[in-house]
Amino acid sequence: MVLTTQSFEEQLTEKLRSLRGTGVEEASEKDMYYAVASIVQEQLSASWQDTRKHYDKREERQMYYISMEFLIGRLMENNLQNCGLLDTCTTTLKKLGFEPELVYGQEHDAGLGNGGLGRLAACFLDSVASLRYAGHGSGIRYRYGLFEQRIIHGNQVELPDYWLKEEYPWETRRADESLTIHFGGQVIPHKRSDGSLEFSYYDTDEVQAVPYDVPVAGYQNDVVNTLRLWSAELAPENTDILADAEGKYYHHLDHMHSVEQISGFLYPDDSSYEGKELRLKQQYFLVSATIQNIIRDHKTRCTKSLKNMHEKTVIQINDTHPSLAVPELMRLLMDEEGFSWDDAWNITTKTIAYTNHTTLSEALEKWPVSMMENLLPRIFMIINEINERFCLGIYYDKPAFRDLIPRVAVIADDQVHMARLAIVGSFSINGVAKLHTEILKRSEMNDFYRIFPEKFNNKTNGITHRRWLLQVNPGLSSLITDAIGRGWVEQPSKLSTLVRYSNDSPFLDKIADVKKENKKALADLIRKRTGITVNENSIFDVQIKRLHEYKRQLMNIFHVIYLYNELKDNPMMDMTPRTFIFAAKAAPGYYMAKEIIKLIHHVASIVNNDAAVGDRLKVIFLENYNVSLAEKIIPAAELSEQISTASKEASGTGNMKMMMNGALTIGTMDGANIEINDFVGRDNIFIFGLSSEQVHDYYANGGYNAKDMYHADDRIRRILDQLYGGEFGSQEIEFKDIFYNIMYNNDPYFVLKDFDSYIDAHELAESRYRNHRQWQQMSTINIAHSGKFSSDRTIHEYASEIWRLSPVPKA
Ligand code: 26W
Repeated sequence: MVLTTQSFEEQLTEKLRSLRGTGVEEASEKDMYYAVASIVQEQLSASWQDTRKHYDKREERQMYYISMEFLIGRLMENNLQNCGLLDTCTTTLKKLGFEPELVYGQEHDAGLGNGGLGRLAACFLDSVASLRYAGHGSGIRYRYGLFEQRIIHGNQVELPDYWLKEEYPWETRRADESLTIHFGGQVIPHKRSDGSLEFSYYDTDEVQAVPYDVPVAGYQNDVVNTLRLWSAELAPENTDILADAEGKYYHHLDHMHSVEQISGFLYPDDSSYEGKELRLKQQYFLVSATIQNIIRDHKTRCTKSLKNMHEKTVIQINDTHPSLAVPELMRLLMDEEGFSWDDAWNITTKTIAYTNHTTLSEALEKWPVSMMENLLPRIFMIINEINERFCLGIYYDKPAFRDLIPRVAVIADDQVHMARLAIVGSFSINGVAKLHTEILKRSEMNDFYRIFPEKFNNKTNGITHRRWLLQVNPGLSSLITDAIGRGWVEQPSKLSTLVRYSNDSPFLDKIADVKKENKKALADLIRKRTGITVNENSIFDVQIKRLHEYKRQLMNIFHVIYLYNELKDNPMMDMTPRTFIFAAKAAPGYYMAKEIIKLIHHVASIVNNDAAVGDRLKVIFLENYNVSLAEKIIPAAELSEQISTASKEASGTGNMKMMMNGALTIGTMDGANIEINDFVGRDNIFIFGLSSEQVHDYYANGGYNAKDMYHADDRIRRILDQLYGGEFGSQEIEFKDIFYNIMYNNDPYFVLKDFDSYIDAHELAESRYRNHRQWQQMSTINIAHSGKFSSDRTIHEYASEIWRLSPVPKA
């Protein structure tokens, strides 16, 4: 149903009255927000129901994307846009005297993810629905999302993110579809009359998984899929006894508390693994609820029998976090549905596919056998058997690989290796960029690649251009549409026709004007949040991502220090002014990352307050990086810092977002940077540093000595001496640990080794920037090739090569 501006306004008035008890004149922005959300949710509801019915009627094959993280950010503008109401709503709000941005800004970000992996899941859901695929997300409804970051005297302080403080208008609780999850207890085997074994469970702790559904609307296509988020609650039967004697009462309150903890908070660790029992509980909770739900769905949508489950269902697991899906599906098929091991294994390994997102060894999940055994006794038995059968299978059927067994066993040195479980139990294993997949095949997972070469494939990541271009950068979007028509919105590959405009002066001028506007808006935000006025004609040089040593924010701030030193030595130096913009959260327990945040702040306070520098150099750290902040920074970015130690960044997705908004990349040959380079060509990107092979070679054979760099390069020595001497700290605050890590840990991320070529790349970038026309040309070429990095392309590949899904025809 299309709403006219007039009927939209009428509905708004009615919603304000009925929901908020207020009229337009007295309404606050919050009132307006809820009124608009309610209209949108109603619009979506009808299509939501129709979509479900349509899938049921066609017995459609469904994809379920299981992920511990969905970093969705705000949904208001996204949902308005996808139901074709964004312009109507924006116009109406303005007419009624409201600032639309402030109204939409009332929504608290749903920060149910750490970074790349969680945001990727959110982009994927958008593309799946927009391309008319029958696919859904399944995750956890954490009561607290990723912590809020405050910076106090340069130190990161974490505050809880209670995002559900006010009603979340997009979710619907479906208590009637709750499921029971069992933890702990005893497993007792019984012999059936045919001699086979049956297992029953005793004394388990029961937890209710209550689903909350969030609609996932496709772009103006009437498809509404579902993101189902599970909340842990005490089963209602178990809460009745609360009324007992006082002692028991408190006991039960404690119990309730510990049950609710399961969906209490998101673990704030990115790329590092800790064997915490509560996290294992979360993983099993998510997996068991999802698989039970899938089985129930199958029975209502298709047949009572699960024999053909793998024809009607495919499950994609987002990293190893949900890899208990393998034993859980086995358990349900055998213990609840009566399948034999072989039949259950056949179905399971034809249903589950696994995506790997990192090769960092510190991120590999391994659970202690004792923990798994106590918490999930039946699941552990099944993993044991999977392991035994897998190892025996190699021993007898693939004797050539016998010597690999100790390295591929799912259970080894008293630990369950989750990546190995995921590989053995799934039919597809994919990396997230070409280089990443090659590294998996050639080194990290080479043993498995030799055993199962056919399972491995690449799916280079992508981002939804509907949010990351159309929605966040309306100026650039209409400029593109004016030039090449609207086709790119449905088919982002059409952006490539923009290449024709890379010599069109009026177009290039407009590209420059749009960037200028966006920079102005960001400068305003910076002024509001930090009190610092930046030079709007400076180069906006942006590094926004989780803080991690391999991402080398340290190298970036070293470069700032280098420029500062140059300016101090030569105050008349001719340089293009620069504004360095950082935003990053550090994992709360990651000491070195927090030191780097502190260093950035201390360098900033010196550089920003040095009158001799003026507005030629500014360092801005924007606190509490999240999706909404990214949406404001990215359209204004000119230089995109993608400077990881080669081989360490699986793909990166911020690189794609900034490219799509016309920023040029300064980066290493790592992750998807390599593919960006392939498309735009060497002349339209600033590449520097060691290759992944060189990095690999140094790790394997040595030959790099950080101290040599210190002695050989005056610029480097000066910076390190300044650090050691406390020049960027005060008496108490020094950065000696950063110094030691580089000098005595031999600079594990090759910051010094790549520094010289990094400076060169920056100098080249600066000289290109001075030639405005050339810069705008390069920028246009980047935008033109960014269509390849739309998650629509990625999802088409997943759908045809892994999921075997076709777009569902309209009803
Ligand atoms: C168990 C602790 C833990 C938590 C998160 C281990 C590993 C992770 C993730 C795999 C980290 C992550 O987000 N990886 C990023 O995934 C993105 C999407 O594929 C890639 O673009 C990034 O390069 C990769 O770092």
